Amino acid sequence: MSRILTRRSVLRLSAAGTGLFVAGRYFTGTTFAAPPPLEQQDTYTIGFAQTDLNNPWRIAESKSMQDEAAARGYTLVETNANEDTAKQIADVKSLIAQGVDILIFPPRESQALAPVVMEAKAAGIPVILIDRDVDHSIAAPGEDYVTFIGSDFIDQGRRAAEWLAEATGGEARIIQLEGTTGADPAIDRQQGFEDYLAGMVQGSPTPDGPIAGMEIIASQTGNFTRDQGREVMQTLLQANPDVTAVYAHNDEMAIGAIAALQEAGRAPGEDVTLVSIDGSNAALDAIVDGTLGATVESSPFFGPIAFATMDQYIAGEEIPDWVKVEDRFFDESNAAEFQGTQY
Ligand code: GYE
Repeated sequence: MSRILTRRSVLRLSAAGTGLFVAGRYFTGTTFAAPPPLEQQDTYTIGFAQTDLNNPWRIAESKSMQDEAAARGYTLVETNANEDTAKQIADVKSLIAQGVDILIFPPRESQALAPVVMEAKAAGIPVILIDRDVDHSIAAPGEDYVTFIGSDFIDQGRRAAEWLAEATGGEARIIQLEGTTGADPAIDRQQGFEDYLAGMVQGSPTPDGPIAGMEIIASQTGNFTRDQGREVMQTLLQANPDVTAVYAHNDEMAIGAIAALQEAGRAPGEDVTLVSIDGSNAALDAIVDGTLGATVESSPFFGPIAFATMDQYIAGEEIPDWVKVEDRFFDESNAAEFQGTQY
């Protein structure tokens, strides 16, 4: 059969009970232009391969998935890769071997995890990616996996840059603390920020052009963690005492950087302006204290939207390749109002 099956026709065939898809695991070796279908069942077993549980964001995300699974009476099989990409690959392989009905997970690194998304497809298990995406040149949404549910990380970087330009009057010597190397949000948050400084937004020139007075004087990964954010900031601060701003790819690293600055006798919020991403309770507290300037929201509460998207997929509805999560923005104008409401 040379005709390429669309997802709809696969679902229709499946629903018609042709017998072809009954076990749902017969596809190995065959390339379909759609992710494997998921049939209507009384309950589901969901494989959830978490990257780590070492910060409030990850803990909130796992809890959101657990709560939603429990509310529906579904079984959530969880793994924890403990910040180790090789472990997450092994975890996903093991969930595939266990024959879960569907995989819903955040790929720690966008290229490294793409092959196991293809393995899941070959095994007849649909995949929904949440919070981080894979490299589309290796695995494509709508074809190899159902969809990516998450934020526009490039735009988050743009928003952080725009706020910082405003707050510093376009004059800043910036240290950038990058997220995990190879992680989709780290790549895109860097790009969105750097593009804005270079006078570009989503491929088009900004009205004001490049911002000559804003320069990234050092940029290094802090691996999205508070401890490494602090350690990297200590080192970079020694080599770059003339720093006047910090852009951290997440709140945890910004909180670490604030500690490093204070230890070095600097006054974060006064002589160094900080901006980050996530919108955690600790970040809102820091904004109210005056040490952090602003944070772009990046929500960890994926449970309800992930399971609702799974419902739509089971029902055979068309799912966009990207289910975009809209993010708020927190600064001194509204942080107090939201204190304690996050995670
Ligand atoms: O910003 C960060 C976490 O993948 C969007 O990962 C997520 C990021 C989030 O460790 O705090």
